[in-house]
Amino acid sequence: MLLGAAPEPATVLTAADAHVDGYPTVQAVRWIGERLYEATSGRIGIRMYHSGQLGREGDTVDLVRHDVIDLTRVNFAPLNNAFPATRVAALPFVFDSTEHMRRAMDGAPGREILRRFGERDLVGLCIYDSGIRCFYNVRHAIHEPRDLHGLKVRVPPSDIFIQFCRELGANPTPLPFGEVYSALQTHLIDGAENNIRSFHSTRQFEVARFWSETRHSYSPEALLISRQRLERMSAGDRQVLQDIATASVPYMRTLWDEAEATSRAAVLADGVQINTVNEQAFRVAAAPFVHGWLRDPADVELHRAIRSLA
Ligand code: GTR
Repeated sequence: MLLGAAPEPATVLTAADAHVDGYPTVQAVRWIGERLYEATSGRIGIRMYHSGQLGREGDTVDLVRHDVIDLTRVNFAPLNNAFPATRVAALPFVFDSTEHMRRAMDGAPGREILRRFGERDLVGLCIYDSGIRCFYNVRHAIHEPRDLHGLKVRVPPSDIFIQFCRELGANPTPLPFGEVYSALQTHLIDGAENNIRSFHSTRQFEVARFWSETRHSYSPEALLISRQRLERMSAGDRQVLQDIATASVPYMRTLWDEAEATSRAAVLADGVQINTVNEQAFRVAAAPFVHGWLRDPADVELHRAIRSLA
């Protein structure tokens, strides 16, 4: 049964998420499922497979493209290599604040990124927050880029993240999200970078006790659906789904803001050392790197559009 004792819908959309149950993205997609079930009088619902049950993020994108599953929620980072439109929003220091990122993803840049998923058999339904990524590690506090020198740092499978880490003097180790905790534990890596909610929900804070506020990337999340699946739905149902997905964005942001604050308090209470960094030094180190990524005219235009909303 999808919802307590309610009857099973005729159409069940399968959804994947790498995060644990209760994570804001998982909650938001469940919320979409509940609204969709109500709006279609119980004809359509969503079944959520959280915690990476359906595989790594990149693999779930292929499952959706080939119409094996219906929906997946993935971060822009693992999409960067295959979906160039996601790159600019994952670059370091492209957004000045959460408000800037939200304005840009709600506006023309976000719409353009969603539109371009259509080039590869996917439909981008909406873009969610993913907080602000920072470096953390098992060894020492990071204040300056040079403090990263020689550290083995896990990055998502994205050339942007791999090269940026290398630019800062660390040794980047691309690993799937689900493998980071044990890689820290077994000293395969010294650290990683992510938002504080993921640092907390994956329990990596138990092993990596230094969280340094580099605030280098807001790399957002995309909710993607298979184009073929959408085409099998009526125009009316497609519109209902899109409207509910759009409405889930502010809902998710409320959950996100709460989750971020809860996670920060929890890791602090557990004794994790949080420190500020010389952010200017990180920005200076990132500037030529960012410039080097802005070669394609479409990326240059997207970057200009994002910066114009700062
Ligand atoms: C998180 C993101 C996940 C995953 C992870 C990672 O912030 O929400 O989907 O991409 O980062 O670094 O692999």
